[in-house]
Amino acid sequence: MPKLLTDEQVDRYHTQGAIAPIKVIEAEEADDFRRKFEDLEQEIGCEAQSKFRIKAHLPFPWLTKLTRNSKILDAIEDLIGPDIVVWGSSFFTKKANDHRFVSWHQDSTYYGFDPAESITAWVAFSDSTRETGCVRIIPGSHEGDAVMKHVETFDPDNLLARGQTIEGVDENEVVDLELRAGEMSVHHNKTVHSSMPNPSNMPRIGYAIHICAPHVRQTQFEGATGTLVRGEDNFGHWAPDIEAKEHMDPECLAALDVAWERYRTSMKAPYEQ
Ligand SMILES: O=C(O)CCC(=O)C(=O)O
Repeated sequence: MPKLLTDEQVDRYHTQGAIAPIKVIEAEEADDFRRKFEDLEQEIGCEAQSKFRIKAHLPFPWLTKLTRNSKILDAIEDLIGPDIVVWGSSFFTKKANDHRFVSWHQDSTYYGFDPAESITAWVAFSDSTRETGCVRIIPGSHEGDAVMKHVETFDPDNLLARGQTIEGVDENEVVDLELRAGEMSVHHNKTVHSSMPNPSNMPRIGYAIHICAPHVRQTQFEGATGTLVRGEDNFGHWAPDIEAKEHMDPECLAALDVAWERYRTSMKAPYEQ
């Protein structure tokens, strides 16, 4: 018996490579996350998504707590089993009237995981709809290769670090993962996905938690870190991340820089190496 999802949702994840929507936090709590996020951007004077990369939760107790949210973890447990490692997280945000987009890509091509089995829990802090540029997927694309050819455009309007793009995607089958604030979608790291600009007057604020089971290991560099948030780790591939004791914890900020540098410099698709 699944803990949170229905049998139909579990089947859908396995056949389509994604599910949405899944309600994980109440609307008022989502508003609170949105306020904290907006306060943070006010405080740092720039976009959080360009400053806190790959392990965005590390310096913030409130975000670290969200990575342990029991509803999120129940849904993930229904899909990958009881042993769960949070190895990263990223903001994906578009302002109101924002022409930036995310090109068609596959997360697994760049992760370097063996096996290529990571899952993203994408939590909406504001409504993420067709109008605001929600995530969209090609259903069933996770059944293909873990490494698909991406062209690296480094387009400044692309929210991806390298502007990595799968060309020639057939968009006939696209499914939009529409969410209200407080809901999440999940996608498999092989699922081909993207998102369009946000021409609306509302910001679209998303927070993606990167998760795997402990038997999955990082092959592109030594010293990968991740936190066991549920169950047991019988493999030892992930040294625990340090936890924030305070807002903008300096030790965590330093660890975040080290982690991003490792990912940034090793983030090459295997066909380029
Ligand atoms: O939020 C978006 O528009 C894209 C998200 C994404 O690429 C991801 O979560 O892997």
